[in-house]
Amino acid sequence: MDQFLKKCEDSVLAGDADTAFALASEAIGGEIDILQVIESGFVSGIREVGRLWEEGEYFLPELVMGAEAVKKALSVLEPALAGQELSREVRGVGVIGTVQGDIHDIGKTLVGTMLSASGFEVYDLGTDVSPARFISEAEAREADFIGASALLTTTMPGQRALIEMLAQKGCREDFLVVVGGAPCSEDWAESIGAAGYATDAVAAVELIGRLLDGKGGRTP
Ligand code: B12
Repeated sequence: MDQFLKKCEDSVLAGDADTAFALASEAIGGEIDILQVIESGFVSGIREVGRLWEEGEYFLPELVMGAEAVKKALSVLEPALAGQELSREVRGVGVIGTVQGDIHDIGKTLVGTMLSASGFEVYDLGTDVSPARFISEAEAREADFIGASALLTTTMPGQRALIEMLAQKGCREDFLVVVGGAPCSEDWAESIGAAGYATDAVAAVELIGRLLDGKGGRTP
C-alpha cells in the first residue's frame, strides 16, 4: 500500500502523466481508498514538487509537468470519488472558484468534487473568477455558500474583495463565504471576515456542513 502511494508520488515528481494515469486506473476498483490515493499519493507528490521548486531544484517545466501528471490522475479518480455518493440528501448549494488572477485549480476542483460527493450541489466557476462573477453566479444559483480559493499571496486579496463587494451590494448576509488554498489560514479568514477556512477537501466538507447547520463559525 505504502509502496503504491510512493509510486503515485514518484510519477508526479517525474512529471510522468502516463504512469500517473496508469496508477490511477489501477487504483479504481481496487481495495485502496480513493481519497487516500489522491491525498497521500498524487497531492503529496505535487506539494513536494512545489517544495523542490521553491528550493530552486526544480524549474517551471517540472512544475507544469508535475501538475499535468496530477490532473491526468484526477481525471480518473475524481469521477470515481464523485460517484461514491457519500450522502444522498442535498445539504446545500454553493458556487466555488479560484479568485481573479489565479489559475491554480487542482485543490479547488478537489474541494468541489468532495462537496458534490458529500451531498452538496456545487457549481464550479473555474479559475480567474472576479468578485462580481462570484456574486452574480451565487445569486443566480440561489447559493448558500461561496467557496473562494487562492494559491498566490498576490491573489489572496481577491477573497477580501469578494467579501467587500458583497457588503457594498448589501447582500453580505445572503452567502457564507469560505476560503482556502495553501497560503490562507484561519487568521487570514478571520481578518477578512470570512465565515470559515479549511485546510483540505475533507475539512471543507465538515466546515461547510457545520456552518450550514448553524452550529459554528463566525457571524458575518
Ligand atoms: C501545481 C502548481 C502550479 C501549476 C498549477 C496547475 C493547475 N492547473 O492548478 C502551474 C504550473 C500552472 C503553476 C503556476 C504558477 N505558480 Co504554482 N504551484 C503549484 C504547486 C506546486 C501545487 C498547487 C497544488 O495544486 N497543490 C495541490 C492541491 C490539492 O492543494 P491546494 O491547492 O493547497 O488545495 C487544498 C487546500 O488548500 C484546500 N483548498 C484549496 N482551495 C480551497 C477553497 C476552499 C473554499 C476551501 C475551503 C479549501 C480549499 O483544499 C485543497 C484540497 O486538499 C504550488 C505549491 C504548493 N505547495 O501549493 C505552487 C505555488 C502555489 N505556485 C507558485 C507560483 C509563484 C506560481 C507562478 C506565479 C509561477 C510563475 N512564475 O509563473 C504561476 C502562477 C500562475 C497564476 N497566475 O496563477 C507559488 C506561490 C508563491 C506565493 N507566495 O504566492 C507556489 C506556492 C510554489 C512555491 N513554493 O513557491 N503552479
